[in-house]
Amino acid sequence: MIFEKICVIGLGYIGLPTASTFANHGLKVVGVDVNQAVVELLRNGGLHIHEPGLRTLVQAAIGSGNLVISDSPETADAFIIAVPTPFLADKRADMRFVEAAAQSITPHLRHRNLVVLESTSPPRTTLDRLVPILEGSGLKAGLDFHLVYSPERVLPGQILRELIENARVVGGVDRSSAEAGRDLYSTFVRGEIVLTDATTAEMVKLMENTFRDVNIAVANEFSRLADRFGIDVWEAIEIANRHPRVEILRPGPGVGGHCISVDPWFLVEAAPELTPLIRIARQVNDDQPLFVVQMIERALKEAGLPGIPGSRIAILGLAYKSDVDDVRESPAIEVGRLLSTRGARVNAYEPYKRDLQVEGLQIAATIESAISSADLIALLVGHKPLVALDPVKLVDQVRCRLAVDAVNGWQEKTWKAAGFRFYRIGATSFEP
Ligand code: SAJ
Repeated sequence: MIFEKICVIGLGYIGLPTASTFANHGLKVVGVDVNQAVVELLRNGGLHIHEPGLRTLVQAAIGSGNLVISDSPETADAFIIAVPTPFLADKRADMRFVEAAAQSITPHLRHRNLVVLESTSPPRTTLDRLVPILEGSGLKAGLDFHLVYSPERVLPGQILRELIENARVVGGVDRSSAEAGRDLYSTFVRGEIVLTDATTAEMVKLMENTFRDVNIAVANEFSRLADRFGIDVWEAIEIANRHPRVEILRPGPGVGGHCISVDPWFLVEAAPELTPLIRIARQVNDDQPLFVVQMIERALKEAGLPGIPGSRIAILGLAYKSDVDDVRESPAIEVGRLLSTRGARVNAYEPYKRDLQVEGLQIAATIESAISSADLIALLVGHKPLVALDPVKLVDQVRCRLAVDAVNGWQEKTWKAAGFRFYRIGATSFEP
């Protein structure tokens, strides 16, 4: 099938790179967002998200005339829905954006069009939620128009490369839909394009992120056990990973971001009685910020300080993972909040987002102001500039020489040589 014009609904972390990549490969693309501020910003050459290389890609797409930004869809050969699926307070998927996007397409749907859902969604969303909305057009899915689910699997920080190189799964409501989806993505995808049915494709996406979440949860539990038994979890993991069939992930302050900390809930919601392991793994990872707070408390007490209330704590890094500026569901922010509600004076520093505002946290513009007179410095994200900090240069600015490393980013020897008492997650035997 040949595609000349497509409409991409949702211009966020996935939709904008996807729309721009199609445009840069010669398709006419209408990029649609319901947020008028985003539409205006993009039309005026601005960018609302940070991703390496994205600015150049978007500018090239708009500059070529192939990408136009709009606040509503129009007739096209294909429609791609790439809107967020956050979760509600009770952890159920919030499908309102997906449903509104599908509604907005319906009046423009024509015979032989292709509709693609990319947003991560609970199993059977394409069949049970999308089909009824789109068939409101009077056309039948599979018979009159093609419909596929094709999840995005790119890693934030490497989106532009992975968009092109990763294998892509395309799940159709019927075979000819899947083939139409393959024809569309083969415009730029160099990885393998694997065809399946829509519900399998939905499950593939959820299984990938759930697998990672459960594996990080076990690493986090290992870090707690290591503290209990007085061993260094990092050494133990390194040795265990030499086994040909073992690959333990990294413990840390918890699991954040808008994907891995969210997607497993879609499976729990869909079948609670079948998912006790997935639910518990989520809870283990959600509890990990508290484990870090307990480490901080014990470190303060071992230094003869009263504990968290009244202490001055510098937390370094607020993003959900290393070297990105995205703070959604960030465990580092949760650590800061927990410390703050327990009465600490928290000074936070995020090198990639200095204008950030977080309730209850004092945000420092520089590393110096963050650590000035601190009782304890905690490394919560392994950002390159934070890992590279030289403790010798910091030592005179703090009130008490206490360092907690929640990500295994700092060299223990260097920090101890500079005069710090040093604590690392999963490698700390506290005094009884
Ligand atoms: N983390 C650990 N230990 C580890 C690995 C990660 O604590 O060993 C933490 C990170 O610090 C972060 C969280 O887990 O807080 C998630 O980070 P991540 O790098 O594992 O994944 P995301 O959320 O940035 O991207 C994931 C990817 N999924 C998989 O690797 C299976 C990506 O390919 C997906 O496209 C993306 O979710 C998505 O959009 O669903």
